[in-house]
Amino acid sequence: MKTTCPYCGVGCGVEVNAQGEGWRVSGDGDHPANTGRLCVKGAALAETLIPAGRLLWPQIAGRRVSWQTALDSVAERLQAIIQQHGPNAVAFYASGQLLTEDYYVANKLMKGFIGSGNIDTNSRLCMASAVTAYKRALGADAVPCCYEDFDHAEVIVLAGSNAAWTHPVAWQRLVQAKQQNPALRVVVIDPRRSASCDLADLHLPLTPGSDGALFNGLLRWLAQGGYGDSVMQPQLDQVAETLAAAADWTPAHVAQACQLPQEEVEQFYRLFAAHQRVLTLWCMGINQSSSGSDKCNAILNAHLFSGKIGRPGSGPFSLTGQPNAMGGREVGGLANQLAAQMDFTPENIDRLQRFWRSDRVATQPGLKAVDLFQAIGRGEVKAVWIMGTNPAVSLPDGNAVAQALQRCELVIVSEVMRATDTSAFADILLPAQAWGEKNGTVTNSERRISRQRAFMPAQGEARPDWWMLAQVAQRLGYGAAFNWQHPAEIFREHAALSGFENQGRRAFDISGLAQLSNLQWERLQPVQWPVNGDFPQGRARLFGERRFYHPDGRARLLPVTPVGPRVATSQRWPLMMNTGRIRDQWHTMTRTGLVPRLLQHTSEPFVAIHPDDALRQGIWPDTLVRIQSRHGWMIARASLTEDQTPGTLFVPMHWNQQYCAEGNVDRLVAPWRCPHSGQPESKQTPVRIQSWHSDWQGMLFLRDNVTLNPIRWWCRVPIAGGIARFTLAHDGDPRCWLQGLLKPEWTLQQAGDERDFHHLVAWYQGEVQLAFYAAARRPVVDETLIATAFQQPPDSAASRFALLAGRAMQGEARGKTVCSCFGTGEQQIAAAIRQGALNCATLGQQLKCGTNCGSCLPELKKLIAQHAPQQAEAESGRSA
Ligand SMILES: Nc1nc2c(c(=O)[nH]1)N[C@H]1C(S)=C(S)[C@@H](COP(=O)(O)OP(=O)(O)OC[C@H]3O[C@@H](n4cnc5c(=O)[nH]c(N)nc54)[C@H](O)[C@@H]3O)O[C@H]1N2
Ligand SMILES: Nc1nc2c(c(=O)[nH]1)N[C@H]1C(S)=C(S)[C@@H](COP(=O)(O)OP(=O)(O)OC[C@H]3O[C@@H](n4cnc5c(=O)[nH]c(N)nc54)[C@H](O)[C@@H]3O)O[C@H]1N2
Ligand code: SF4
Ligand SMILES: [Mo]
Repeated sequence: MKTTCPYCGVGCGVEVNAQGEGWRVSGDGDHPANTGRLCVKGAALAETLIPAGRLLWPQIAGRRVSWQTALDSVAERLQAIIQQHGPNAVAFYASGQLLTEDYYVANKLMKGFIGSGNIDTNSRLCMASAVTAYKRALGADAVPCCYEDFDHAEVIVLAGSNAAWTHPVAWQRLVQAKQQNPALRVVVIDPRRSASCDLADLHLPLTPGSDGALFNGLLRWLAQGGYGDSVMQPQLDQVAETLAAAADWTPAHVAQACQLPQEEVEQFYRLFAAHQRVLTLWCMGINQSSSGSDKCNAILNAHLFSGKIGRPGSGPFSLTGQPNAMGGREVGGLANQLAAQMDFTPENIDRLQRFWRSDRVATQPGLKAVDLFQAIGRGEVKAVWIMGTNPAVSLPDGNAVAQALQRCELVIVSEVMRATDTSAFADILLPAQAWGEKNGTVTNSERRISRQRAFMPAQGEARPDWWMLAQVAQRLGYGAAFNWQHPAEIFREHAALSGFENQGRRAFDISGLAQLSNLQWERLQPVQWPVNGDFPQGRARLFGERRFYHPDGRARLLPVTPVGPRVATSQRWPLMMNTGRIRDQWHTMTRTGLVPRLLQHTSEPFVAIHPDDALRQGIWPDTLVRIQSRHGWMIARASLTEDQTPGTLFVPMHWNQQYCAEGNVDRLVAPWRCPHSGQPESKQTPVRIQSWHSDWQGMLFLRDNVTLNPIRWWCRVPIAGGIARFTLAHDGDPRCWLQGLLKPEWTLQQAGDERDFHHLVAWYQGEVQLAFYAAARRPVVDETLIATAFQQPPDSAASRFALLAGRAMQGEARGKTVCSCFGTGEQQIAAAIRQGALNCATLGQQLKCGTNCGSCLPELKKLIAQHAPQQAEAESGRSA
């Protein structure tokens, strides 16, 4: 069965086949987005298809109820609030991980029939700035480019994108493009040296938030050098104003604002100017900013002015994060859009009233995500239905979000997992079908619509999100408009709306798919919109004919006045904290956190800090630190690295209360947002940092599902065989703390001293029940050895002693996992390098590392440089 990966916006095609009791997942060789490749997250999908932790039936106030009762209750309680306080007292908060069909129904119900604009989505935290910028520049939210452009480009600029980790399969295509065309130049614009810098010919580690200045300077450079495209000029509006706004941004001025060597700034400008086929890929380092929309427009300005758009290998390409962020943009999932990419104009409102046959269509945009949760906090919005997103983890100002959810009169959550930080606040929990069970369409970064197909029965009583929404709509009295039996019917309606009275005026038009039969929809092949009379097979690139979607057919440059982060660092808050993704985890970890091998590469929340800053703050490598902002605090492990520019920190966004104590970074992030897009500034938070002390730290291994005794800090990692490993930090005597977890019938084997050193293994009927290791610092133990002991109890005195010691008496440890696909450890790799495996290919032959998804290749190269520096120098000498 062919389907689409549910993680990132690359939108890879996946083939799923039954294998024994379970499933085998591989890349779909026919899918144009990935031609058979998968990254480590996609390759581990089969391991997430497990019942563990799933929400299996509806619940009200924690009690199991029937669907009938749950849906009646949702409808009655929403109705009561609407009657008393009006439609704007209720809201939906949706997600770029819903299917297009789900999303369409949610939007239709809220904007079309409840009559409020209050449906927004986690895409507000993600794509909103890019959407605003595309609309301002091109007149439509229409991404001009496609992945095939990678193969044609002469220069690829990655601005605020760590694609090596976040769009790994697209990245592999880029790696391949560079192999095939060594003249291809790659520029990475990122304050930290990310994994994506591995391929960079030029890395510009600019001051956080200074991209607006860099791109304004680029526009000025293009204008001064006469690089304006002559065919394009008559098609551009506001050129003079925009060039005037950029006039001050000389390379010297830019270099100073971005704290970059002027020579490197000019090198970037020369590369961009000299080539026609230039592709700028941008992502969250640009969008997530209090001036995000303007930064996106600064990028668009440079491309439009120099005509680098709509031709093979060139264009401003916003990479979408989620599998269906784009689908959400299409259906109107953002509070400031109506549907089918229509804005709130009287003409569009009228059009929708006629199409939906409703006289209640919302006439005003609704509240954007951060504003929505603030309104909930103030008690103005009294009911929220959260679907497919985990705002208690992912929204900024997390403490305020938790308070808002706590006080909200009615919180409805549709979820696939039972326990999340958000579901903890739910009055009504609705079990949603997960990937593999649900059936619909998604749109990826390059406007490509693909099918996610159901290939397994739903767990428990899980139902599709669209079905729940339609059921509630019927109970609210809108039955006729929500009477679908099959998702294909919803898709046809959505497709028909996109073409309704369109006449080429709206970019989003898939009217060519409005007549698909259910069977044709089932078999739909990946296709890039528009799909209509002019482009029945879809269209790879837009704007080649230099016609845009503003009423006059022209594109618009936008004068940009670069501004820095909303709040700068200060003596009190001296470090700028950046947040983002790690390679093997997806967002709030609800699915990737289930897979042991995806937690091997990085298993705890960390803070990356430059060694100079660490020294200044008295922070040792691998110790726990407390990070504090004006809004909240967290605990993370210090990871000292020169990849950070001094003065900056990086903290992953993923950890939350299901996996650790005090690891939610969004509690620190301020709710500042871009005035145009409403997107929050997730990348720049001024903080301070100090080391955090506890009397002891421990490692606890046990069979999963235990409530820990109260403890100052913990972090949980599932390891193979259903065993959980906790890292712990606490005060007092570790033996006292441990007491509460031990059962009287267990036999104990112990070693330790009177202070903080304590090892204990608990046995019952010949099986290991629990293993505990505590010391003043984090104990170093061999996890594989301990995990194996749970499966196969050690049977000799020596091996029992090794278990108590926490490590083998001889033999070589594998070390920290570098390659998650094959579980290859750092020590193994280092040993192989010392024995002469001096390039990635040889390492791959010997240890298999790096030969599957390739996302560890940057680290392999680093290890080679570290363990065989002469070799690395020789290599770089050769290529110079
Ligand atoms: N492994 C993994 N992949 C994912 C996801 C995931 O959770 N895990 N999530 C998906 C989603 S929804 C999204 S939106 C994408 C996000 O994909 P990306 O945007 O690539 O990921 P991030 O790590 O959020 O941030 C990207 C980079 O922006 C840099 N940055 C920070 N501040 C600035 C700045 O001021 N200027 C510039 N130029 N750069 C800056 C950061 O250092 C970081 O390297 O990833 C998608 N793919
Ligand atoms: N500090 C900081 N914060 C950030 C970011 C950052 O870079 N830094 N990035 C932001 C960005 S770009 C994004 S996209 C967000 C992501 O943040 P979230 O959207 O909050 O993260 P997810 O973990 O993807 O949440 C999806 C939830 O939906 C559930 N789910 C999965 N499939 C389904 C389904 O089919 N139906 C239903 N009903 N539920 C389902 C999952 O179990 C999970 O709980 O985080 C944002 N927050
Ligand atoms: S690159 Fe993205 S879409 Fe492709 S397999 Fe990985 S997570 Fe899935
Ligand atoms: Mo995102």
